[in-house]
Amino acid sequence: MRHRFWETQPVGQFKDAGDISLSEGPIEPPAPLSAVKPEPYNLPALYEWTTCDMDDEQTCAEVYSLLTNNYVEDDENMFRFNYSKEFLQWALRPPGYFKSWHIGVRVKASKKLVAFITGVPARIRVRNEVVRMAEVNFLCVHKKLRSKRLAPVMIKEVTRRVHLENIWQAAYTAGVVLPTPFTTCRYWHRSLNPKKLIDVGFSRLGARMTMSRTIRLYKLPGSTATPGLRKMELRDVPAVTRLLREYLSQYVVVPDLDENDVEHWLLPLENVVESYVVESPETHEVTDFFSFYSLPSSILNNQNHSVLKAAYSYYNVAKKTPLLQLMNDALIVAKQKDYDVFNALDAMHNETFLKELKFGPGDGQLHYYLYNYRVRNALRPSELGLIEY
Ligand code: NHW
Ligand code: MG
Repeated sequence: MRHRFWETQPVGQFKDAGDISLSEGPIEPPAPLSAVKPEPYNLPALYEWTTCDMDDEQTCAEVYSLLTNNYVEDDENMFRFNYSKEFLQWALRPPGYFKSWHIGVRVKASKKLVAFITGVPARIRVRNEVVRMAEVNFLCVHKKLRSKRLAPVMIKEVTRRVHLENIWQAAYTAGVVLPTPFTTCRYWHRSLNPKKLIDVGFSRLGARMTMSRTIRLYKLPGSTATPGLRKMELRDVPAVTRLLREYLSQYVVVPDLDENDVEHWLLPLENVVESYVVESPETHEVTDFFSFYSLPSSILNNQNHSVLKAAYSYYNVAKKTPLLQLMNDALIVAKQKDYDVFNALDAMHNETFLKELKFGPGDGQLHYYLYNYRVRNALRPSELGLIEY
């Protein structure tokens, strides 16, 4: 398949797969800042660029509504991601974020917001190298403006603004295959509310299963099993950072997180991110933690239900508590908070609990990409320690 745009970009090209003469690392060297184009790329005449101030309630509401109506759907168009405004503000304002990387396109005449793309800064470690990157996400073009080659202009514009901050690499994920994924993960789903999931067409009743047997199969204990399990608090940030850094050190591609990052990404935020630590009842040491983020989907075309509440496994570290027990407690907490389904990728050591805890494989794949950085051999999902949303 030809990729008229991607063939022109510094990314791994399909034709180079398996070429052992190409070394790992940047594909192009950084340019002097004076060589970065100072003015924005041209848009078709009816449209104009806008920088979206996510602190501003009205702008945030416009972004929310663009994404709620036009962002990612499943293959059968039954569900569409419904990131909340609070989630978007959390995702787009991490430590050191640049407002200029929150890019919109408006119709000049009406000022209606019709397209969006974002970057946030991150330090990503690839094997032994820690690289400053942009994490690019929320690329969205209004349904009525699709297939007009607007996406390549948006990608070039975010690239230009990232270059202006002297950053030359990026990380992103997508459900579509582009040149060239450095790893591909699969989503697994654990039913928490099987009746609703079946009613809305998210899952099907298994062969020779009745609804009541299915409900019994997925039933969870009313309370968690691990002594000392509690919600993460601000005072846990140093211990969680230490646990997480040590745990992630075994993987090939991971975020390089300091205490500021952990405070932002993991401290509980109602309906956005939930984190629980295990504090040893004897030593009061934090020995383990789990976390998940909240990403509901709109249910399209169903009489009885309009929102699917989904929890997504984020970062989990089981140092003392068995991972299986820790993750079963995560399921119990999610069920108590009324989530319908708990999703997890087969990244990190997740394979070791997925089947056992009754997750089933989904049909969704998530491909991981780096911009201007070649990874020599594609990774197995179990070598990946980077979770995006
Ligand atoms: S993935 C979610 C992407 N969004 C959606 O799926 C929402 C629903 N779809 C849409 O809004 C997470 C449109 O279909 C979009 C494409 C806007 C997706 N990534 O305008 P045209 C992210 O946000 C290529 C990258 O005609 P369209 C990650 C496509 O292959 N490229 O299409 C974002 C083709 O190029 P090719 C994608 O349907 C990462 C060209 O776009 C893509 O009207 C971005 C067609 O453009 C995707 N998901 O709009 C890259 N989908 O070469 C960041 C399509 O094949 C790179 N395309 O001809 C790093 C930048 C920073 C570097 C800093 C150093
Ligand atoms: Mg287009």
